[in-house]
Parts: sequence; structure tokens; C-alpha cells
Amino acid sequence: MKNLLTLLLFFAFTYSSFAKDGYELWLDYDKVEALQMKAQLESLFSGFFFFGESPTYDVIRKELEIAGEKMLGKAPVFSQERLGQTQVWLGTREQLSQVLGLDQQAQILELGEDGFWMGPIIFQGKTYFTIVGNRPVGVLYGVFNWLRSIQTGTFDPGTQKSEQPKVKLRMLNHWDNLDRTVERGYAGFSIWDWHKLPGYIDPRYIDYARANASLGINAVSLTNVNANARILTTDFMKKAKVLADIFRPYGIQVFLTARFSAPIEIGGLKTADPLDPEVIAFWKEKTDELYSFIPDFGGFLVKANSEGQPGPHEYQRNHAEGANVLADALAPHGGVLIWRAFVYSHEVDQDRHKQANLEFEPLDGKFRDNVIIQVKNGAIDFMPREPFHPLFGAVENTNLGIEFQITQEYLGQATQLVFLAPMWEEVLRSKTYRPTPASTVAGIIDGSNSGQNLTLMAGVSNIGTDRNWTGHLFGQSNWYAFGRQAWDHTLTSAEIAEEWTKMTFGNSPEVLSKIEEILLESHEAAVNYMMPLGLHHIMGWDHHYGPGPWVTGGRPDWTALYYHQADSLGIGFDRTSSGSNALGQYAPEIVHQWSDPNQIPEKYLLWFHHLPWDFELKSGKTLWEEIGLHYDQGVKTARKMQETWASLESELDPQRFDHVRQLLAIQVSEAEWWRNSCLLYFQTFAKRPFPAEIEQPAGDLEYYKSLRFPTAPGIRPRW
Ligand code: BDP
Repeated sequence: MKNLLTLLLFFAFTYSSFAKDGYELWLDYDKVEALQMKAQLESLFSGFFFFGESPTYDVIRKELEIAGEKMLGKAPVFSQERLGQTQVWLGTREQLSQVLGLDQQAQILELGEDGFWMGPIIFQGKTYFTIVGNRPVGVLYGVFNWLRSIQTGTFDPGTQKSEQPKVKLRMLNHWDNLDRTVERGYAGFSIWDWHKLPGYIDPRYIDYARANASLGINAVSLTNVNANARILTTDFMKKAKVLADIFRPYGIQVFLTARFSAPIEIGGLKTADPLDPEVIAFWKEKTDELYSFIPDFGGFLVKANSEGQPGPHEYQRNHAEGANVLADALAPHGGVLIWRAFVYSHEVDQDRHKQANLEFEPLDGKFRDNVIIQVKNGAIDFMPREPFHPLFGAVENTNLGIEFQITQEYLGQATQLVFLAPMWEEVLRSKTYRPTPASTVAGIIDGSNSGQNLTLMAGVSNIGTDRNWTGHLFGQSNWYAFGRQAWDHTLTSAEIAEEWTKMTFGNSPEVLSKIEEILLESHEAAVNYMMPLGLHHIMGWDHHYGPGPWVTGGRPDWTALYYHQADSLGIGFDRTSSGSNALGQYAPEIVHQWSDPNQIPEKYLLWFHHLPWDFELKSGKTLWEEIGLHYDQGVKTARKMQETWASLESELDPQRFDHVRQLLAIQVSEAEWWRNSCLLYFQTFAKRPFPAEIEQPAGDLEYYKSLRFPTAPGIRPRW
């Protein structure tokens, strides 16, 4: 009996040490097989020299240990005694300058706060592969970059390179509640175990920090934007401090969400009026207390006067008056106040699309310097595709950051493979024509077009307690892509897809080309089978899972009808000057082009125009026919993705292969469900046959409408 148990345990251990369950993310460090590269690396790993000491160097050593064991089967050698006998040098520019001559240093270009340089340095006749930053964290980023180049087969010890991030705050926003539920989370519960903190440190906290640092993510907001004031009590500050201490050596700053009514809820005041002296004192005391626990605390993230959250409007104050009181409390400590532009109310008699600009444009120049307005990529709400938000380019004296949603609330949640990099790339490269004719969204948020110094790219996290972190294994590609684009928005989706695939599945050319194809087609496929040609907000009510173009009742701006406006004459939201004129919030160049339904890119057609069912598109087909063709094309691409994946069975490990295989089958049936139910529903208005060349939508509309999903994950908690 005992022997049997030992045997079972042996197998369990052997299996689990080989099984690929996705926990390691892109940091699995495949064994290096190529002989020449192996010899080269063995030599480099035989002697690391650190110039000086820092907690960040300790985490670099740990990472090199993990990488050395996995890639070469050996522990790296760290030698602090004989500099001349080492191979790899690591240190800050200042530390190295004590050894190197001026001309050597000249090679090391301007690195900024977080940048790095790496390459060969010749010292007393011997060459050392060297990684330098202005600060230890720059060295850490350099080391991760170096390890990535080894994993992706691009490392060349003879060449030098240097990089620095384009954006200052590269940030994850967790929408995690204190009870560990996650708003719009599809990967289990929150990884923050507030109940066991501060006493218990889950090893995941460290792996989380490693993963973020490997991408250059340097800020995290731990809590839901629909905030709970309790996070600002002393007990919770002590808990948050533990996380901040863990993250610090990885270069990650902690932010918290602040509930605007906290002065009432935890401060015992009668008001949260931002101009009230007691309220001002409350925020100052709370902030000072936070800094006593977390000296490098990043700042607050605030959602105010949006979707029922409290805010300055309750006291007839505007957003600047609300934001500035918190900003003033943070300023002496160097903290940043991030205030969201996602504001809208059904009580305002305006197209929801327009509300953020209506509120924020008049406040241009009124926010403190340490305030940054965090703007969603589009004006509605993380739809499968949105034109860029018109606030980008509409203000000149306000710091603007961008917010993307990594968690796939409207993009298939955790049952679908949708690679989001192409969507983000499309937004970032959009031309705003303001403040200068050549301006782009990227140029505004990185400061190059806007001139702002405080810059931010935020992504709503898709991370949870699921073993593979993101629910769907391919959700990892979106965490990865977000981090890489926040570091360098000039990277293309294809480059990012290639990196991630190699780091996750290895370097086989067949695996690479097939997975890359799946990744790069997936977003357009999802747009097609969910909301093509500029349709938006037609998903299921509340949980947002699956189609719901028939959703009506309650707040009009939460119904689908408000957005698609289908009737017997046609479909789409007229946002031109004959309609809500939300289009008028963009630069004249855009207004000019997009006002014309024959000139606007067709992907945005129904976002801005209400058009007859027989309106002719560029293909010569009618709008009704093209809607059908797009839905059908989406389903076809999803099926193709499924087939391509199936053809990889012999190339991949069984565990990850099967996980994705099962989910792709669900994705195909969900794509069919979207197509069938949306087309059947729109047909009740269009009263036309489906185009002959598409698979005829099957099923009964009443059946689709009757479907309920009471256990759908990620539902917004009721307050
Ligand atoms: C919407 C989500 C909601 C969030 C809100 C936000 O459905 O759960 O609270 O965004 O960004 O998309 O505040």
C-alpha cells in the first residue's frame, strides 16, 4: 500500500513537472538546444558581475537562476570577487562609470528613467556583455529583454541596443473587490487575498510581479474603480503595504481606487464636498497616512459621477474641483491622481457618446499638473471596435492617458480567443489631426504631439486565480501585448504575436506561422460575428455575455435599441450634424470625411450613420446583404481558426492543446449563435431574405431571446 502511494506520488510529481498548465506564462524558458548558442550561453552564465547591490539585483539573480536551470540545466555563477574573470556585467551607468573611461560610456546613449543599454564592452582587452540602466530597474528591464531575445532566437552578443519606454506609467487596473470577486473577471477570483494579508504572502504575488516586470509594467491599481472606501482604512493600508513591498524591487508602484464619498463613509463627515475644509483635511490625512506605510505610493484612481458612483456633481462641483482636492493631497509626496473620463448619465439629455467631451473640454487647463485624465479608447465602452475617443486632441492643457480593456468583457470573455493587439494598434495609430495636423492618439498619450510630461497607458486586467491566470490560455497574449505596447507602441501586432508565440509555444516555424495566423485574424473575426460595420452595444444585458440586440427596458442608454436604432427604413446611429452630432467633436478633417456615408471607413459606418437597408456599399452590395456577409464571414474565420488549431495536435503538448481545442469549439458555437440571432432579429425590420451566398441562419429568434445565463461570470455586484 505504502509502495503504491509512493509510486502514485512519483507519477503525479513527474507528470506535473512536465505538464504545461500555463502557470509559467511566457517565462517558461525553453531548453536551449542549438549547440553553438548553448555553448555561448554557458559561457555567459558562468560569470555574472553586479556593480553594487540593490533589492532589484536580488530579483535579477533569482530570475537568472530560474532561466539558467531551465534553459541550460545549470545554476548561473555570480562572482563578486574577480571582475576580470566574469562574462556579464550588470549595473547602473553611474556604477559602471567608476570603472569605465569616458569614451566607453559615450556608447551608452541617453537612457531615461527606465531605459537600458546592452552590448559588448571592452575593458583591458577583454569583452564583457553588459547591461546598463540609469537605475537598477532599467537593468532589470534589460535582463528581461535579453532573456526574451534568447527565447525568441534573436540574441546576438556582438551587437548593442538600447530602449526606453515611450510612456511613463504603464499600468494595470484591477477591477478586484475586497471580497475577491472581480468585476468583469473571467479567470476566477481576485489574486489579492485581503483576508489573509498582511500575514500570508501568496507566492503568486511574486510571480505576478515578475510577469509584469518582464514587460515593463510599472504601476498597478489593486482595486475596483467601483470602489469600496474601506481600502483607505488603516487595516487595509497595512495589507496594501505588504503588496507594495513585494512589488518595489520589480519596479512596480501601487495605486488604489478612492471612493469619492469616503469622507462620509469612513471619515464620519456629513459631506464629501471637495471644497469643504474638513473634506480637504480628510484627504490630506488619509494620503499622509498611506505614505507612512507606502513611501512610494503611486496615487489614486477615481471613477466619479459615472454609473451611480459618487462624485463632485452631488455638490454642484465640477470634475476639476473634485480631482484637485485629491491631487493636492498627493502632490507633496509626488503622487499622481488619475481621474477617469468615463462619465455619463442617463439623466443628461445627450448622446452618451458626447458626454465626456461636454464635461472635460470646458475644464481644459483647470486640473493640477499631477492629474491625468484616463480616457477609454473609445467614447462608448470597450466595444469590439470603436473609433478613437474624441477627447484625444480636443484639449491642449490637460494630461490625457488611455485606458484599454484587457479583460474581454465585450470580446468573448474567457471562452473566446481574441488577440487584442490589432485593435489597440488601430486606436493608437489613429490620426486625430489635433493639436497638430500629424497628431495621432499615440502621439498625444506619449507626449510627443501633446507636449505632456505625465503619460499613462492603462489596461483593465484579465488576471485571476485560475491556474493559467487568464482563464483562456490565449488571454495571456493580451496581458503580454498590453505590456509590450505600453512600453513601445510602435511595435506591430504581428511582432508582438511572434514574440508571444515563441515564448509560449517554442520556436517551431510551423507552430509559429499557424498560431500567428490565428492570433492576427481573431479580432476581425470577432468584430464580424458580433458587431460588424460599426454596430455596437448589442450584447446581452448586464452580464454582457452573448448577443442581445433585442435588449430594451430600463435606462435607455443601457439598451441595445438606443445604439442600433433599427427600424423598417434602416439601421445605425445618426451621429452626424443631422443627428446627435457627436461627430462634430472630432477634428474638421475627420468630420468632413466621416460625415459622408460613402467616404467614412465602412468599419465605422453604422456608428455614425443611420442608413436604408438598400444603401449600396463599396462592394456594390446592399447594406442588408453586407451585414449578412460580415456575420457569416466571422463564423467562417472562427471555424478556420479551429481547424488550424486542430492541425497542430502533434506539435503541441496535450494539456494546452486540449484546453484551447475545447474552447475553440465553444467559440465557433458562440459565433454561430451571434450570427443567427442578430440576423434573425434584424430581419424582422429589414424584411428581406438573407443573401444567398451565406449559410442560412438557423433557429428560432424567440428561443435565442429566451436564453438566460444566471451563472455567467464577472457580473457587476449589486451595491
Ligand atoms: C463597463 C463595465 C462596468 C464598469 C465600467 C467602468 O460594464 O462593469 O464598471 O465599464 O469602466 O464597461 O467603470
